[in-house]
Amino acid sequence: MHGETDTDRLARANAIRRRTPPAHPAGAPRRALFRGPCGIGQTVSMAPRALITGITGQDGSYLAEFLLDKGYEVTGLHRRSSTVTFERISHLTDRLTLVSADLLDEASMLRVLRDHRPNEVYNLAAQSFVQTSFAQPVLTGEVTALGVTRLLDAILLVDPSIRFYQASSSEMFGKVAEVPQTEGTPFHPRSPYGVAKVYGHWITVNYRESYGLHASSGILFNHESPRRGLEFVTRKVTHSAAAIKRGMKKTVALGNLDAQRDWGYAPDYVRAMWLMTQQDAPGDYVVATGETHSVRELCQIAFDQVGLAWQDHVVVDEQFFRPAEVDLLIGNPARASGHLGWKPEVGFEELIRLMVDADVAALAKL
Ligand code: NAP
Ligand code: G4F
Repeated sequence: MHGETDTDRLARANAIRRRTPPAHPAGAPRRALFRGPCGIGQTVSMAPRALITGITGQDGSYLAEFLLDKGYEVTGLHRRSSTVTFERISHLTDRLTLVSADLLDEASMLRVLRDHRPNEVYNLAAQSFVQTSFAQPVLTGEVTALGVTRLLDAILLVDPSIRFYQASSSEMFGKVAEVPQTEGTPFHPRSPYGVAKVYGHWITVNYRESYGLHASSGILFNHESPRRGLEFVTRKVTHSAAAIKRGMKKTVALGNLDAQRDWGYAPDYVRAMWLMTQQDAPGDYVVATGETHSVRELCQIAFDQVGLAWQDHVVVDEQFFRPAEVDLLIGNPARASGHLGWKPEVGFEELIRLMVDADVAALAKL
């Protein structure tokens, strides 16, 4: 509000919080929520409402499916672009409400929250590609770091009873201080993206501690699927293996083959996001498989799936090396398993083989 100081704003947010009954009192059935004032002749919706930022991305598309299947009304925030970016959600668009807004523009988020009054907000939007963050560090910081504050501030102003999920990342562990990594492992990010995610993580914790928001941070390790962007190494390799098998190209150029990641299956991971927002108390959770594999192993399995030897088709190109690398990630999901009852259902080899099969099938349709 015009002329409002930080202290005024905190007082106002706290006053709002005191006035607003929690949307999800502990133990109450989450579906007993009303869309708005209801009188005779007005429509009443018993469905909980979720807002997903980044709905056009890999995770956004799976989370939208998951929440729709649970009976949620889902609003997806997408940013304006000159070409359509709805490929991953085209099968869902008649079940979703899509609204245009941008993490760079706080007023746009205020409007969306005010107009759609979600009970839960999942912040998945980010400049999420590590390599690009070295070339565009400021943009990455604006979206991936400060974007989180803009959204949290908007929530504080519109409805502090909203439950919030922040998409934090194992990239925050960077040059790892211990193996495996847990919620207590110190952060040492190795990219502007990692630095931005550390900011997003701590501002989420800070708003939880300062204003009592139900704000949780999921420290998710790498998770993949046939909907993964083609620039990430798993999809780059699975798509290339399929294309090489079809004779569309002969080689794929990669960077560091020794890098090791804890790779899981994206649909398993969106389930963990939802479980976090259903807890009585907010918290931070590592979500991982507890296994690590190298880029070299990834290549071996992907090319094996199409009956080829990876050594005949993979070349190393320095342009794909990073100025600073994260050599090894392996998470310990014990807390997610114990508190949330979460466990992954798809293992690494099955994941890579299903991604190759999906790419083979997609290319066969061209
Ligand atoms: P993704 O496929 O790259 O999707 C990112 C989404 O953010 C897209 O919908 C993108 O929209 C949107 N976006 C980018 N800039 C925006 C802006 N300024 N305003 C509004 N929306 C914007 O990423 P993902 O793999 O689904 O990951 C989801 C989240 O989890 C990200 O925050 C990522 O950093 C984090 N994360 C991912 C992993 C993983 O392994 N996948 C692991 C840990 C954490 P466009 O479609 O218009 O580009
Ligand atoms: O697939 P990547 O690009 O994923 P990266 O950097 O681990 O980041 C992903 O996971 C994070 C969670 O830890 C997310 F927060 C983030 O948003 C994103 O989803 O690279 C994986 C590894 C790296 O060590 C990279 O150096 O693969 C190595 N690599 C080797 N050759 C390559 C390539 N990566 C890419 N993208 N392309 C290559 O040609």
